[in-house]
Amino acid sequence: MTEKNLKTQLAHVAFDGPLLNASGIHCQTADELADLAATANLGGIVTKSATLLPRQGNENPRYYDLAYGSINSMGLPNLGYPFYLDYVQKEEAKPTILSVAGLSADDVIEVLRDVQNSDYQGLTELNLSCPNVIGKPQTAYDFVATRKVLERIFEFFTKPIGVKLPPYFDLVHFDQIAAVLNDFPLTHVNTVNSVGNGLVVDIEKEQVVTKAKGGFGGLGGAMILPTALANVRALRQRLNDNIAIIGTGGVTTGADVFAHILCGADMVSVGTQVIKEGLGVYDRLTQELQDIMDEKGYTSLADFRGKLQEL
Ligand code: RRO
Repeated sequence: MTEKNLKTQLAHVAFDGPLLNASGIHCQTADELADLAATANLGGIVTKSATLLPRQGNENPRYYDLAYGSINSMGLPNLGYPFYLDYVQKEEAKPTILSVAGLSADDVIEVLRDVQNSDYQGLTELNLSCPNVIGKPQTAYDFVATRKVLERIFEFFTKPIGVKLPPYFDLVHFDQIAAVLNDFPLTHVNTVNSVGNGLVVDIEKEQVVTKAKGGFGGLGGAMILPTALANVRALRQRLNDNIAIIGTGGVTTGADVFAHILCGADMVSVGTQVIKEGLGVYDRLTQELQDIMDEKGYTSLADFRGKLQEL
């Protein structure tokens, strides 16, 4: 096998490989984050989306495994942003992405002011798409609210920051969100968050499978791969070149990683499959990706990134 260069970059930050954990996956506690730091073939570490105050999250059961993916209704459980801001400043093994979320725009601004005033020089990602906080909509489905919060952020925030988006399902919506995002100096867009407010039915029990919100929850895993790829592709076609893309959603094989990159992803994150398979998944995905590159004679990700062909 020829030597492969899997290096990639988001803004000024270089990563040894393209794979990340999806935010929320094995990244909430100090022990989990230490596991990620020790995981081979994981290019960088994304923290659980952090809020102003610590949160317990929604009632159990709040995650349910399916043959074709998963449904979750976690409800943003996290230790509060000071814990994660402290962690990313100490982490030395791999580059970090500090994920932050807010229950209001004011909360987001307060958290980001502290990030701005800290010594952290790494990447931040604003989660505009949590589907599971009771009574709160997904901000990025509201294009006016999204523009307003970004305007407020870039009045003072000068560090590298990207956004995590929900999936869109109409080409007009891709045009509309890209028009908003292109007006700001974002480092990256992470697409997609889980497909919000799905419903899984256990017909034996004649019941839903998660507790909060009457069983409505975010869908992830294999079933959302085509939606994720469509979002990576459609946004790559519309966003400014200097906004990188993290492709998230539906990755179970190296072929899926390859497909995300072919659609334009600079990095690819893995969620549900980590829960199904454990952190060894990153070794398998990397090997499978390298095998595909080998067959095709590719030696770097740039050889095929964004080069999906139309018929
Ligand atoms: O914690 C969650 O319920 C959660 C979040 Br913040 C998110 O962004 N996406 C998701 O599927 N679950």
